[in-house]
Amino acid sequence: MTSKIVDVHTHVYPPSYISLLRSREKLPYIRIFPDAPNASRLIILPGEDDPSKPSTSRGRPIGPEYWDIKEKIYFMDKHKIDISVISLANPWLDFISPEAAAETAEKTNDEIEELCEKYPGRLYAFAALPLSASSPDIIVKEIARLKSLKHVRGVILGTSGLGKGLDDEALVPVFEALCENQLPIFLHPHYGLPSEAYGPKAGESGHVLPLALGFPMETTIAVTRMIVSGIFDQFKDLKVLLAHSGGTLPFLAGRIESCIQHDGHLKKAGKLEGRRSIWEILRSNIYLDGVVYSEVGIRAAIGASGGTRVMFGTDHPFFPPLVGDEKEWLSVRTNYDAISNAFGEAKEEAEAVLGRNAIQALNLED
Ligand code: 5CU
Repeated sequence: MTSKIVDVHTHVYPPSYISLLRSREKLPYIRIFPDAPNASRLIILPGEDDPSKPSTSRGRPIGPEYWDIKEKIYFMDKHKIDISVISLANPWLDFISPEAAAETAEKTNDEIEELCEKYPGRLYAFAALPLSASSPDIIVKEIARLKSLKHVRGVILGTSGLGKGLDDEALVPVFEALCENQLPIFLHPHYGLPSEAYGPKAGESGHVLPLALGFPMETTIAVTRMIVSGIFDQFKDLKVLLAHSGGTLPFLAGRIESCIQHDGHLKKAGKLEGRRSIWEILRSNIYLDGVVYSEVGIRAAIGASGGTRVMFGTDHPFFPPLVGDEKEWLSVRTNYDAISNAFGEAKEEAEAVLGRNAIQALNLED
């Protein structure tokens, strides 16, 4: 089998979603500020629309690489990526009104499917769910409908669930439907940590604290809540691909497991019996992307979940080079180097992480 490179962490805002962001006045939105009239800016993260900041430090510049699928293919070709599993970027459909949720999800997912159809064999997708809908039945209905979209291989989900996180009992029918339809979750952060965690000088370090620390901690907390609440014992077939190599999960897994084993409250409640350990869950329910930018991180991911459960990603179109027109994106090169340095001469194992694992887990070559 020729070895292919697959990017499982690569985003798009389809044109209708971009129009929606342009039509909005509050987060999330796209805006041209009067003091920087030549560039649109994408304002999505909590707190990044602070009017006391100059417009050029609010959000990030946005161009066709965020919505034009030709730009995705250009990026893939430039970085030798054969297949991309595209997903709507954050904050997905979390902010849509309950009344509009079902229709917006259908429209967005159909549009993403059409983008995939334009490039046979090169694009697959994680669909978005109408999580703000008035009832989980609406979400379950969209999950069932996804079967009709040939390129959909899972769903992308933030950490908020229906508003109370992913350990909410109200999500049971959603997890059931995902298992039934064999659709893995791509779990991705957006909300970060409360702004106080970054301190009063946070503004002086741009996006570094929320992206480098807030995002990974958010993912770690979300998946740990799922583990502690027994979701993976209830849904043994539930598969979750964690963004950014699981945040800090590979490093903290031992500590989390030990805290569970020593918790008197869990013991008294009978919750320590019959549970699977975090290590079993990491090796049967969890996949980790390789968007971790270091050999140390890749080794930790493989140590935690095993060499067949880690998958290359880029986070395109985020983290573009700061100086224009670089031949290759530094963020992508760093992730490629992390994999090749982690594996050294073990080419087969490196190839698995670069593509084979995703092809097999997400059934990309049928
Ligand atoms: O740069 C950023 O803010 C982001 C983001 O919002 N989402 C993402 O996936 N990567 C980077």
